Amino acid sequence: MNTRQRVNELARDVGFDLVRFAGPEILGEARAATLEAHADGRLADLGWMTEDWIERATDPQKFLADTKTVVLLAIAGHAPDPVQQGDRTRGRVARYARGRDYHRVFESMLRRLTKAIREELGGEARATVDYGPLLERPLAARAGLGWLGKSTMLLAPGFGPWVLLGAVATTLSIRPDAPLRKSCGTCERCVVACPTGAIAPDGGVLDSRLCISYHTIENRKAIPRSLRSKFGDWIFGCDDCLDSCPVGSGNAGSHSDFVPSTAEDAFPPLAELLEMDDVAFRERYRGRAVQRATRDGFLRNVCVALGNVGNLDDVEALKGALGDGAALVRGHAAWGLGEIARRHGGGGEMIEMLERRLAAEGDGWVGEEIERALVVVREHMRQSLEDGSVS
Ligand code: B12
Ligand code: SF4
Ligand code: SF4
Repeated sequence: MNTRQRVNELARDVGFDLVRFAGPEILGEARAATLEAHADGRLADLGWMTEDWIERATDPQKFLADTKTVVLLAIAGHAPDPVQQGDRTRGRVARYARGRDYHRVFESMLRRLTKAIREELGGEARATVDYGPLLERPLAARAGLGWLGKSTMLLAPGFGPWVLLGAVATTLSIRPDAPLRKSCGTCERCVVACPTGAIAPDGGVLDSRLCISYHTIENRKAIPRSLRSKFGDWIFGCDDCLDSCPVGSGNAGSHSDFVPSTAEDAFPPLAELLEMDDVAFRERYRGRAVQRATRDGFLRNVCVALGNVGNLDDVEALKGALGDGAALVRGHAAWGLGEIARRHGGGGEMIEMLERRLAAEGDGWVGEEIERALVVVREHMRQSLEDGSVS
C-alpha cells in the first residue's frame, strides 16, 4: 500500500468523513482576498487576524518547515433538529455548537492521526483546526474536498456546507488531488436568505461586521442597533445561509458528538438563560463551543433574541437582566423590553420599571439604551390610547 492510501486509511480509521491532499504552495489568491478583507475592515474586530497571521495562514511552509503535503480532513455536522416541546420562548444555537465542542473532537482525532503518521510512516506532522494559522477553506478547495460557494462556505459533494474542517501538514510527499470543477452556477439562495445582507450580491465575499455569527460568537461589545432586529432567535452562531443551500441538503448526517442530546442544547428556553451567573454559565456549557461567547456576550444575545421573539411572559426575566452586573447585559435587556412593548404593549408598569432603573443607572451607554426603550414604550402607549386599545 502506498503512503497516500495509508494516510487515507489512517484518517478514515480515526473517524474523518472526507480526506483529500493539497500541495504546499502559497495560497496566493486567498492571501490577496483576505488581506483586502482585512484592509477594508470586513474582518471586523478579530484582533488575532493581523496581516502577519494572514501571511502565515496562507503559507503551509510557515506552519511546518519542509511541508510537502497538506492533508485536508472533514467531519459531517448536520444532525436533525430535536423536537421542541412546551410553549416557552426559545432561542436557537447553530448546528455545529449543539453537541461537544468540535475543536476538542478534532484535537483528539488529529492527535491520533499525526502520531500514526510519525510513528508508522516516519514523516513530521503538525495539525490544526479552526484557530490555528492555516486558512482551511481555500486549502480544502485546492485539495478538491469541495468548492467555495457564494456563501463563502466550502461545499463538499454530498455534504454541502455541513462539514467542519481540519488539516495536517506533513513532510511526506503525497500526490495532491485536483480542485473540483464545480460552482454555484446561477443559484443565489444564500445571498437572499442572509437576514443582514452580509454576503455580497455576487457572493464569495462576506462582511463580518454584518454577520450574525460574528456578532453572537466573537463580538465582545454591543450589537449595533441597526442589526439587532434582524437576528431573529439566533443566540449563538447562525445557519441561515447554510440552511438555504441546496447542495447536499438533508444528506450530510452528523458525527455522533455533534448530535444534541436534548432540545435544550439546540433551542434553550431563553428566560432561564438570563438567570446564569459566570459559574452557572461555565457549568452549563462546559466542553461546548458556546463558552466562546463568554457569559456576558451570551446573555446579551439572549436579550436580543427575547426582543425579537419574546412576549409579555418574558418581561420578568428581562426585568432581572436590567439589574445585571454587566452593562452589556443591562443595555440589551432595555432594548429587548422596548421591542416586546413595540409588539405586545408594555403599559405603565414597564415605563415605571425602566424609569426606576434609569434613575439608578451609572453607565452612560446603558442610560441611553433605557431612554430609547422608554421612547418606544411611551410611543406604543400613546398609539394604543389613540386607537382605544390600551394594554
Ligand atoms: C474568521 C472565521 C469566521 C468569521 C469570518 C467568516 C468569513 N466568511 O470570513 C465569522 C465569525 C463570521 C465566521 C462565521 C462562520 N464560520 Co467561520 N471561520 C473563520 C476562520 C477562523 C477563518 C476564516 C477566514 O479567514 N475568513 C476570511 C476570509 C476572507 O477567508 P476564507 O473564508 O477563509 O477564504 C476566502 C478567501 O480566501 C477567498 N478566496 C479564496 N481563493 C480565492 C480566489 C479568488 C480569485 C478570490 C477573489 C477569492 C478567493 O474565498 C474564500 C471563501 O470565501 C475559519 C477557520 C480557518 N482557520 O480557516 C472558520 C471557518 C471558515 N468557519 C466555519 C464555520 C462552520 C462557520 C459558521 C458556519 C459558524 C456558524 N454556524 O455560525 C459561520 C458561517 C459564516 C459564513 N457564511 O462564512 C468553518 C467552515 C466550514 C466550511 N464548510 O466552509 C471553518 C473552516 C472552521 C472549521 N474548522 O471548520 N467564521
Ligand atoms: S451566518 Fe447568517 S448572518 Fe452570517 S452570512 Fe450566513 S446567513 Fe448571513
Ligand atoms: S445557496 Fe446556492 S449560491 Fe449559496 S452556496 Fe449554496 S449553492 Fe452556492
